[in-house]
Amino acid sequence: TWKDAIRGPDTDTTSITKSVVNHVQTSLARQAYNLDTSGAYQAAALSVRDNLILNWNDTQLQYTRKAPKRAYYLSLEFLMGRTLDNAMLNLGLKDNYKESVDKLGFNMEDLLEQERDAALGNGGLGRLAACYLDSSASQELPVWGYGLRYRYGIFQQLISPEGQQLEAPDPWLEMQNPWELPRLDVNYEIRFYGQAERLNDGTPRAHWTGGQEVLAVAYDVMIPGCYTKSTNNLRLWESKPKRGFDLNSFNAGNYEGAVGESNSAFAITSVLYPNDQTTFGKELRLKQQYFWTAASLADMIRRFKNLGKPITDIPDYIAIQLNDTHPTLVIPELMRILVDEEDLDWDVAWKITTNTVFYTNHTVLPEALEKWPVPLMEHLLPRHMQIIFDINMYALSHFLQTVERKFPNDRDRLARMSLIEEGYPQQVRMAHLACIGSKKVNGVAELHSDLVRTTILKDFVELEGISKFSNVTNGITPRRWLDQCNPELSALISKTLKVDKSVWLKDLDRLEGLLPFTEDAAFREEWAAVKQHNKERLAAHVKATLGLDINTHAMFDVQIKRLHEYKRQTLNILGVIHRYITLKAMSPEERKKVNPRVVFFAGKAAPGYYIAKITIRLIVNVANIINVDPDTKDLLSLYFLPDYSVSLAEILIPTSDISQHISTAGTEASGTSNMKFCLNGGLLVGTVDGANIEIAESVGEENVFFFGHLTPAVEDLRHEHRYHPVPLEQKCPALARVFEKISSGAFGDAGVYEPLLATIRTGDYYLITEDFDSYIQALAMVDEAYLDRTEWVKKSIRTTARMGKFSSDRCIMEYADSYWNIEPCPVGK
Ligand code: DL6
Repeated sequence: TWKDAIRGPDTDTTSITKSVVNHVQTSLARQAYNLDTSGAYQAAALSVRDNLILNWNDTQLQYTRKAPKRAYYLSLEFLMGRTLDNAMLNLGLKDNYKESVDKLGFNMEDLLEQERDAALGNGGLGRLAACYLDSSASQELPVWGYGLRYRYGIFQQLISPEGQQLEAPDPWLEMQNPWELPRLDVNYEIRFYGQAERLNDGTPRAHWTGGQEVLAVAYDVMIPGCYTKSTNNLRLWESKPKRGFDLNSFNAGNYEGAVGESNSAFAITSVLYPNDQTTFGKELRLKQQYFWTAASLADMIRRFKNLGKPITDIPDYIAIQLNDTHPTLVIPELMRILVDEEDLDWDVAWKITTNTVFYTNHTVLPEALEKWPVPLMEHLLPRHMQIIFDINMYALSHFLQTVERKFPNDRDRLARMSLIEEGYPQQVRMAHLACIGSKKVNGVAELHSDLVRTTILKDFVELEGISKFSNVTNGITPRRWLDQCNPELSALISKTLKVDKSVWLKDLDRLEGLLPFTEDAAFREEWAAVKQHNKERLAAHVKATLGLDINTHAMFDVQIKRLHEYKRQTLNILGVIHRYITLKAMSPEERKKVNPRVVFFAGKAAPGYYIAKITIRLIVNVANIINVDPDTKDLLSLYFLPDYSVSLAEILIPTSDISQHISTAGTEASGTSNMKFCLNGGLLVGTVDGANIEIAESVGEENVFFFGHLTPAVEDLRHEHRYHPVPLEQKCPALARVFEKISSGAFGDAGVYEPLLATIRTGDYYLITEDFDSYIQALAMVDEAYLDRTEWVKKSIRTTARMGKFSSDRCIMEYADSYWNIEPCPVGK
């Protein structure tokens, strides 16, 4: 069975207890009799890690022996969350460890709480990368991740009593991190600045010399597959100075100068940039990008060269997936290696590159499309800037000649397509570079991929043909996002389907087997009881961490994601105020008919994102008022849970009756928390955007609450707002009343919120006024539907049952088959 295959010989409870105690005494150098919970966590983690290491070794050996084509997933963010629970579950050893830990006088739940999240990401993009690693290993595919080992992950969010977001560093490595293996022997020298001199010998070669050299050192994180021995690798790079410090300056008494350069080397991987969906234009960020892509590529090429194959075979052995444009420098870097170091012809090098690299786009928001000033690039990466100009000349001119033939005298088109945007300064358009340097390009949901093809990369589609541009709708791993976060539901599903979870967790379409049970009253009761327990689990957590009491007999309504105007948390909080006003105006008799609702928000705002921060402030201050209003507090309450993280999501998601995914149509590329909620039987309230559309297609539109304008209307509406504004009172009287309430000072100093309200009154780029009425109607339909609890539970079951498509296993197989052309390489076969 899979159990025998993946477990070592010493995985019975007695051996596990021995191994944990052994780690207490040796690895931690502590005594078992006075161990605290944190020590117990460390020892259990080290013991679980032993299992991972054995499987990891076997897997890597198999890859070396079989030499399959491998895929490398390059992501500047991996939002892994905690590891212990996931590793035990994937190994099928959780029950054994629980028993051992019990024997040692500890509680597994307490141990799990000791682990700090590995929060090396901002949001959806980084979490997607983590899900894809889980699925790659679970599907036994030879895939490695490459990223950066930030010493500080995403900041910790504190909320002041007035609702201000405060940021504190996240020193997640402060405690020992049992999940990484330092590989000090795996290191590469990475150059910055210096001079690039073309050889001018009739070849496109150049010499890049001088400047600063820093060291990239590897740290490996083991990624266990689910119920398989396959354990893949996530290699994270840390920056270090090449030499300790400058001894001459030190001897001359210039102590600061002596360590200046080494500090600048350490700085590269110090902090994750906390911005989401915006570009930075900062030298350090560009340094991070090059440092990481250069180290990763050097590592891949070294591994490839060990195979002894001709360099032109690279595309047969390596596929490189760019997670957004952040790793695009891999394209000029590969060209540099092939042309300058391997002495290949430009065209041969270009062919290799464009057959090796694949690009996923994750946004069409203009502010998120990366551009780098040419002078900065010239200064930091002089050789790469030359290569980018050359690509523009050779590759594009080749293209552009075709364009010229196809669209004669269309100068605008040439300017639109160039890798260089004219202006002061000129800028490199990374999405264009990623596009022309890749074999295939994809978006992350059907609608989004259509938008990529018809807006930002339209000209490239017209030139290169539609077949290069396709779609892979995102997915989520059901291991973390059902089995781990909702163990009771997982157990109920296995019991009902009479199928072991080792089967359905890897074949999620099996959930359809739940459909006939919608008619089974006893099953529905169990289904509802699981939801209820999950609400109580969250309430206990909130009580323990924030000291607040939550009404667990209310409908739970959740919106958790990064704070962003396009995600429209504003619409939600304005809706809550509208509900509050409505409740206040009701008679006590009328109120008796109202079903209580608890609204949860969680999410971080980028530290410099003023409007997003005001939104948090408004949410917190509305909560401060309505949660104590004796007229309404039993019917409506509101919580902003601070410091949103993967771990918090794991407790929140299984509680939802509804969750909100309410972006302006055409702005949310996919969304993935929508999938997590639906998989856990929460119904979706949303706009016709991103993956909401495909979720509705799968679960049935009658089981979702859609509202709002559609994508094709958005541009015209924006135009109307800009050129023919209509006063709010006329356009949307219900919203005008909400604004009046805020401006009356009902939620504290009205002046504080004015900049936020002004963005809606004037311009309303995200179309709050256009969608408000239909949003309120959708929520009314939710209330109505919730009255019939039997039907509601049926909807919930149907939703879960039809979410099979959204397993990240499906996505990763699509990438493997249609993009990377790689095959499973199981251990021992
Ligand atoms: O594809 C993962 C995730 C999507 O689910 C979200 O809809 C999308 O907003 C997000 N995109 C980004 C873009 N970031 N940059 N740069 O995070 O990707």
